[in-house]
Amino acid sequence: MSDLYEPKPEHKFTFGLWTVGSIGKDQFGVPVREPLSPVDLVYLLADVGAYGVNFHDNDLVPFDATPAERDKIVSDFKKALASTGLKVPMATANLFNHPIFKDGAFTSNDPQVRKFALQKTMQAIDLGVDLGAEVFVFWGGREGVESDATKDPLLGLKRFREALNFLCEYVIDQHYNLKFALESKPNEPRGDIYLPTTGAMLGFIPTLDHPDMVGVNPEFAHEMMAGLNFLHAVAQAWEMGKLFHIDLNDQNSIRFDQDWRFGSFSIKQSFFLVKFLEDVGYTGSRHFDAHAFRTENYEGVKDFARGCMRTYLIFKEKAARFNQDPEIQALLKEINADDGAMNNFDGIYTAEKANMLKSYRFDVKALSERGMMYERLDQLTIDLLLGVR
Ligand code: GCO
Ligand code: MN
Ligand code: MN
Repeated sequence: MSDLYEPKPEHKFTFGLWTVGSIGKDQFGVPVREPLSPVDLVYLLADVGAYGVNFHDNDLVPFDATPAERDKIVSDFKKALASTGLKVPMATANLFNHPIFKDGAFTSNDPQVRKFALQKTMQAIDLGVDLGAEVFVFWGGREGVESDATKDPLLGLKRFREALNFLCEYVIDQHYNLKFALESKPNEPRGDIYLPTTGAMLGFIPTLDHPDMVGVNPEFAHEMMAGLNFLHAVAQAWEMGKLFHIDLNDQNSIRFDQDWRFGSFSIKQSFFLVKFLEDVGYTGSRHFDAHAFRTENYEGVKDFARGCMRTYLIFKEKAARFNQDPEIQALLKEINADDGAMNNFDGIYTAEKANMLKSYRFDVKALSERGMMYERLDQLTIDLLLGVR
């Protein structure tokens, strides 16, 4: 039984260098953990059983590293990957930390900053592809404003679009096998960030020159910060063929970005998310974009990382049980029962169907009085999740 909860490569569990490598700094406090090198972090992730490691350019190569330093760091990192077997499925660029990005990167009001961001991103793409990445994430943490007096939102969208169009052409020109995944967040660190939800990103993608190369990287906590249902955002992305990556973590409702261990707070929502990913056959990375509590040392960081994967696998097993549970399935069948009486109205529109439907007499009273049994179904779900079923 317990083996069911052991992470294996086929589960595609990945972590960012910045996640297990977080030193526990926050707005009010200094770091609580000594930094570990990227190589140490690869070994830590291998130790807990992860499949892969993702990074921002500067998690691996410091912003001001010389070319020689860069080469040494990359070569040491590659050795660690080779000896542990860890993969690099995703890479990204840090376009938010350095003061040059204080007004954003692609949407900065300064044309030089915008071009610097493109230069830095092309270099980050080269680095990611060199290490095997096939997905490149764009999280525009500073692409926004504190005050709309400072930036025209139409210009913000236009600049962001132009940058992505340029970078798609760059990828095509280099013959890279790389897709882009856009990650939204409503706020933090900016007062408001452009394209604040996954739905907004999905609406923006068709306006690009190469929409086929661009999908989304929805993050659990970010949709929660906007008070939204994460599963619904993921389902829409999936239906559109745009779920290129996913950031799993947790969050207590509408607050700052808490980045908690996956499944540690929102048990029911996380369960239905895992059930969805497993039911539809999502094959991408299950990436944990989360941080250990600031109270932890590196043993605690390992507990955190193991916990993310373990909880995912517990939910996966519970999802299989949900799908096989006779009482739950019978209820679902009954709830969705269809006696075929409406079949004549199905399918494409015809004037005849419309006329027939307009004159059909529904038993409104009976339909209104029908109990849906959702309380029973939901309680069965709770029983299952709480382990008494
Ligand atoms: C955040 C974001 C980031 C991004 C990361 C990769 O709120 O800090 O979620 O962790 O996911 O920068 O693009
Ligand atoms: Mn986040
Ligand atoms: Mn994220």
